[in-house]
Amino acid sequence: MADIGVGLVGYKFMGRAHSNAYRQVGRFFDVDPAPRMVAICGRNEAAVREAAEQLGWEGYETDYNALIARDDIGLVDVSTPGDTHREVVLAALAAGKHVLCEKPLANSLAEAREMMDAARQAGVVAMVNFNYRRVPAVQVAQKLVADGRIGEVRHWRAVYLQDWINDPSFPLVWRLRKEVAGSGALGDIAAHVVDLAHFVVGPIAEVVGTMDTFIKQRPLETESGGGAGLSAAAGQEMGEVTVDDATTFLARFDSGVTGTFEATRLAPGRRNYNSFEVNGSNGSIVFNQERMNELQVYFADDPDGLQGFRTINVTDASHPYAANWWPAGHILGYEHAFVHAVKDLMDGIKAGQTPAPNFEDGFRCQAVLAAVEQSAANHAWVEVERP
Ligand code: SOE
Repeated sequence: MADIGVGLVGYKFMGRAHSNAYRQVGRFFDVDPAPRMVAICGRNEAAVREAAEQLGWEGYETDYNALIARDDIGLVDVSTPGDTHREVVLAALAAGKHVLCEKPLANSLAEAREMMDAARQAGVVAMVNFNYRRVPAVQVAQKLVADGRIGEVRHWRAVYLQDWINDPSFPLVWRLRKEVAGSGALGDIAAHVVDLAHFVVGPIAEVVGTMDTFIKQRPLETESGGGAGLSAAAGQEMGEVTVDDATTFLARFDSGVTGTFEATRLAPGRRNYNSFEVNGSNGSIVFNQERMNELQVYFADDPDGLQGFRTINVTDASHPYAANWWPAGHILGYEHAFVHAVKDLMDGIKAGQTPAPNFEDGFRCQAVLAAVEQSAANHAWVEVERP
């Protein structure tokens, strides 16, 4: 079996999730090439050296240019905040490396278009990691819709609700600063349900939306928290929050389907409530990431007297990816979708074909985000730019 050297830029939340995926994929799936964890990269040498040891990397780099220049690296994984996606991805593509870039693709539509065009020119595999596409229950939902099992699709309804910044004393971490994150709930979590909408229903044509910031000042962080990067120590000095806490928007799809979206990080009790419902002429489907091994389905052609939403336990061997893990009912977690993404990425590299979502899909998502921002500023419907 061949292998491919991987260089991972970023060692915090996404760096840990991606490291786990590279470590696990060959133990549960047949992959050829298999990823070889050559080096992880970060500017803080003490921190990235520790991460290399803890996460299972052969070595580390403190400069992404040095990582990209290595002959033993054929795949560059960009798992940093959005303000560095463009520069690292363009450098990796120019060096002829395959690329996996975390969502959202970029911090602006102009950057996303530049990256999409560069990927088209580079002739390598260039994939965006929207991890929820690879939750087995989401794959089942997408296939039920594609197979016409719920008939003509009429409505898409999605919410992504979190509460990790509901406390006003939570510090001003990078996800709350526009110059780093690009936007707040819009790019961080609405991006996920926009991508899922594209995956399950199809392209979005136009949107009208709002963006709001409820907590406008927060204490500056004194040191960034470990782990998922969703915690940090706060100081006394205050700073301006420059991104949205929440966004809501309506959408019309190319197909005529109506869409409603809400994303906020100020919904107490909602830890990671990424949920969608799709209604068709013959039924409905509901997914909830907090119950990610289940899918709620309603079919209008069920026998009279027996109609109602029922729960599919999406852990049977016949379900996507499930046969490679545990027996039915033993369930998967958040990290498994990243392993599935790396499995499909390895297959894509073997075939010379980028698995969805590719950079065009990443651009499509970015175009919706940009349209929502424009709509929120102009209080008007905005057409979504095309690739
Ligand atoms: C924080 O909102 C966050 O970590 C997002 O950045 C991730 O994309 C999402 O999967 C979980 O929540």
